[in-house]
Amino acid sequence: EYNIVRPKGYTVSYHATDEMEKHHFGQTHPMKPWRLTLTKSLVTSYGMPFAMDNYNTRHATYEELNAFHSSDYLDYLATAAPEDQPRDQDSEKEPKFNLGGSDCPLFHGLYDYCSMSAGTSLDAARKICNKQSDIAIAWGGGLHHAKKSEASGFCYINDIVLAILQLLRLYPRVLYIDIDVHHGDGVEEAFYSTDRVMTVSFHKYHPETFFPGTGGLEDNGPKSEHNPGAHHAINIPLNDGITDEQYENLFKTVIGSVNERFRPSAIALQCGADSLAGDRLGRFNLRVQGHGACVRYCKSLGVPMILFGGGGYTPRNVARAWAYETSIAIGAEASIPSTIPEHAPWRSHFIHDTLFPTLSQSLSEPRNNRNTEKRLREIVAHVNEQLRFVQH
Ligand code: V1S
Ligand code: CA
Ligand code: ZN
Repeated sequence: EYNIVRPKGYTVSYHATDEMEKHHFGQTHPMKPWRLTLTKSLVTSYGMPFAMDNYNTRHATYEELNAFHSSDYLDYLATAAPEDQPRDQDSEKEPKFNLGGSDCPLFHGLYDYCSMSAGTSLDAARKICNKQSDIAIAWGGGLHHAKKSEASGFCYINDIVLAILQLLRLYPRVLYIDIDVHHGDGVEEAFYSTDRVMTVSFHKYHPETFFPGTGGLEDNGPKSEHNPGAHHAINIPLNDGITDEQYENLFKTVIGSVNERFRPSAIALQCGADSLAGDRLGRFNLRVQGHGACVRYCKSLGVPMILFGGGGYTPRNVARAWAYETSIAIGAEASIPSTIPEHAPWRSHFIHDTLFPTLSQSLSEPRNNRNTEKRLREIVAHVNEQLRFVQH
């Protein structure tokens, strides 16, 4: 009805499962898996599934998770029960592998949830490797903080690392880009010592007060020039309140230069939606359009790409951004009306009936922009200096 048609000349695949969305981290926890249900229902109410190949995700196997994570960690993750949660009363119980604290609680079905998230991203990577998709979408993935043997920041299994490992079997160089408001530390660390993956994270940076506290401008990989990973980690540390205009300029400038020097053969883009204005944990002033502009720019580079989810703690805005970005992937942005369809389930959840709320609709108090043009120029200059060492 909205004239959504299959894109000509390329294929987009959408990887999801209703099963993942049923899990709960706990009443007060900001991570709400049902934001994926909201996203899927918005995508569907616009008729976008007609333009994509839609896959119901399977669980990733233990062996697949073991490609990055240690057996010790996976064994504990598979067997730990919510009852094992260390409580204040019995302080003898230290959290093992950082599991069971308030950030990474043990909940019923945790292992299923993790293996499904990894399953969506692995399926996406395989479709890219088989050349059956040009853009593969895995909104249930994007859990960028998980380490080899440790959970961190709501992330237990690093599905992005697993997907990139798949891409590396076929593609010589993979560019990882992360627009979540938090630093993509787990992915950066996993590929710190290789020149086959360049990681670029844009994030709010404040070592003492903002999670995870890493990702300073000067952190560009191993300091030794003999290490192939030197200069292959790029960090864009930002302050509160950055606007669409500044972010989009910065993104295009940085990623444009990175693309020229690194010449990626595939792109992995983490689209964490906590960088949007009005996010419960985020601090930026991005609108859905500004966030989506990053996806559009990456698509224009013309290499195969995976879109991952990630953070995003105001579910109605997460759904808006990821539905809009799905429309960009299939080239239907101009065909979908900005008013949320009358028949969309959960329509009342959106409060304002538009895909593109204004800043004042998203925030009761506007957040001051603490990013000066001078500082942004310094950041660009530093990135270009790093890139002089990179030539593929
Ligand atoms: N910011 C933040 C924040 N909020 C919480 C939290 C709040 C309520 C709960 F019931 C449970 C947790 N934790 C944090 C951060 C972790 C942010 C993770 C972001 C993940 C991602 O979007 O990048 C990708 C999916 N944790 C902390 O700040 C650590 C603490 C230092 C302070 C908060 N307490 C609860 C834990 C320790
Ligand atoms: Ca980031
Ligand atoms: Zn985040």
